[in-house]
Amino acid sequence: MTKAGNDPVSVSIENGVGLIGLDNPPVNALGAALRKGLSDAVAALNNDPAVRVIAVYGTGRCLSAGADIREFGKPPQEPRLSDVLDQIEASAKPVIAVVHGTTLGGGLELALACHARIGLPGAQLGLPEVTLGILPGAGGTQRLPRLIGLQEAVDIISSGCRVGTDEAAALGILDGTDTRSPREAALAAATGVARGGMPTRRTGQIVARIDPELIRQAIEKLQRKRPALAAPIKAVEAIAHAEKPIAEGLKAERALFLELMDSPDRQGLIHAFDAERVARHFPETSATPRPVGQVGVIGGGTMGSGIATALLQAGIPVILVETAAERAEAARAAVAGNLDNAVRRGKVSATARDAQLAMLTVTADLEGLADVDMVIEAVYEDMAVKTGIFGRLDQICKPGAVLGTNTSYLDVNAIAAATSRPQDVIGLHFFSPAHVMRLLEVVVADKTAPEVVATALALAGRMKKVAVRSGVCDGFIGNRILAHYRKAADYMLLDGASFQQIDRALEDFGFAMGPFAVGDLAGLDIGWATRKRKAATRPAKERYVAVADRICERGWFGRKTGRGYYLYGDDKTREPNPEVAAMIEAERADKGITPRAFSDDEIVSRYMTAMISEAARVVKEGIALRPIDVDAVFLFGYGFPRHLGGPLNYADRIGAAALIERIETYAAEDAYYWQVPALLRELAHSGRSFADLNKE
Ligand code: TC6
Repeated sequence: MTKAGNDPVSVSIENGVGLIGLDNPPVNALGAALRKGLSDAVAALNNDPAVRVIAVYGTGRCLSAGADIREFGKPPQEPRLSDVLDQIEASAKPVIAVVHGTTLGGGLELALACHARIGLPGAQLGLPEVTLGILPGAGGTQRLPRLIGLQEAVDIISSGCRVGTDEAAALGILDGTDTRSPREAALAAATGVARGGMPTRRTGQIVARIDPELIRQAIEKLQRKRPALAAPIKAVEAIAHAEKPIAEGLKAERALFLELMDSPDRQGLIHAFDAERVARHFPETSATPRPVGQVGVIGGGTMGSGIATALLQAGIPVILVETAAERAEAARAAVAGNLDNAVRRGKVSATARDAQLAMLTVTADLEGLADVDMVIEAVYEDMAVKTGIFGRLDQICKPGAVLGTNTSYLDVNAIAAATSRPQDVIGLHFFSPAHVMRLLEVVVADKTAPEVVATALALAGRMKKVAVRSGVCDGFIGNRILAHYRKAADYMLLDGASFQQIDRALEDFGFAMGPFAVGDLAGLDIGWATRKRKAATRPAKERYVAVADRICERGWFGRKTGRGYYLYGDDKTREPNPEVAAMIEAERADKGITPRAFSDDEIVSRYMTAMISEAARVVKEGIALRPIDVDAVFLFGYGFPRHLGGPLNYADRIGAAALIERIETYAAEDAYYWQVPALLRELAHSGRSFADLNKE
């Protein structure tokens, strides 16, 4: 075997087979050195008379997870991946690929350019480029439809979805499967080819049939999406060229790929991708996490049963504590229902579900948590109730157990102070439904020990959550910012915009749902309880909009009661609730407000400026470590449009100076609410951006 030091490619020859092992940990990303090594290896093995067939596999966990994302945004380096793949397809000696682990993007395009593909169990194949604002530009749009047909290629490429080994084999992406190690499978397949037992072909020579009507319909469907992003549309346009000779098709693909390179969507999507990975770099990362075997969850409501579900799905045994035996059984039923849904959606097998449910114990006795390694309390948001529980946990739990609270607003320092071990107490703020939403705010209190933070981070990793570190403040990163910008929506409502217009304008901007529809979905009673809690401390200068209180006083809490801002039918359609319009008019009359018209642009501008303002304060106060942490919170917990990359990434597009100008304009009507955050002034003054702060 030849491989020097950090060489990302190893080459060996065995029984006439030239074996190329991609060796660029952790995921064999196709960086410049690997591309060059691969190209050189293919050339050398072609020239070696001892070699009859070549096979490529990955050392480590996968064939390749695709292009090296660290090269994104930098000047391209030779050799280009597409040139290396064209060289492989043109190779005089057949090249076989072994597909294993997560083989994505350029990694799958490499396999498609080979002359046959063998899959290993558990492989995940996909072309996720459109989710990064680009298209599979190394032949993916030309070779996949040739291999598997037009409709299937359009579906896979325009969605960026992944398919497993069996599906890939059924579709025709894979020519066979093997259960041996990647290297053994490579050797076996190549030997099979050398003996004439396994056919090979050049993908580029297969003729694809393109149905223009199917292409037209696919593009129309993508254009109807809100937001309608350019990348999936251009990817389908590229596929339409797949009936041409491969060289022409690749040229067309390249031209469309280049059109996407400078798009703001691409920048935002790559920032969103980075946010997920950067956020988990906490200062406490170097501390040693405590081992977590079994976790106790207190409270079996929506939140508690969701958290228990998420833990079980991560293979972690759970003891769930409720206040009475029948409530504990109801919680078990809720968890079972969540796990059943996952089976229904094809996420897990019924056998796996049964094994997960078998790891759940429910009890009405808090003493049952004596031996757990971690507790996550998820009871009603009431400080007295929570401190009472933590006082008891202090008595019950073994030394070293991590004591987590899922509070979404309350002071974690105060909760920690109810115990004699504040170093073990931490906030673990999950988002509902906890087994679906990816965000986990890890709230680090004044006395939380670094290894407790590291334990939370490790748990988040096992649960595949996006962990973001937050300091202690009312609402932490997300809910604190939400509480601020949500008011901007209410002010616009009172000043003349309708809730339907506000929701629609923000949905057109890219949010999955507008703020009033979200309120209805979450339950209007939740915000009502918070407003009542804060009523006594509300500053006199703050404008207050009471429409939501009036709605709640009627017993209308949104979807769960069939009525809120909207009326909900059985089919989940929404119609504006006409009685809400009357409530708004009454409040306007009461306060002497003459309604005025708002454009959709103004609605978006005010809403986003308010969000960015509070986000800037959260960063300045050190509640969030970096601007990108705020972006991660909003992308993974609040349905922020991914192509905009998060509120502070979006803020850089507007620029600090322009944001200050907006705030000063709005301040003319409400100088208390619209105040320029100090950080925005600093950025405007120094000419820096939030992106610059991320690098510091
Ligand atoms: C493409 O190929 C386009 C081609 C067109 C050519 C013209 N590059 O996520 P994890 C790092 S588009 C460099 O924690 P997992 C990652 O940063 C690209 N590094 O692990 C992390 O490092 P850290 C298409 C990468 O098991 C470490 O690996 N490809 C890359 O939860 C572990 O990652 C994609 O979009 C990369 N491509 O998930 C794939 N990928 O520990 C993106 C990962 O220092 N990657 N790293 O922070 C993924 O989806 C996942 O990482 C995964 C592994 C499924 C491969």
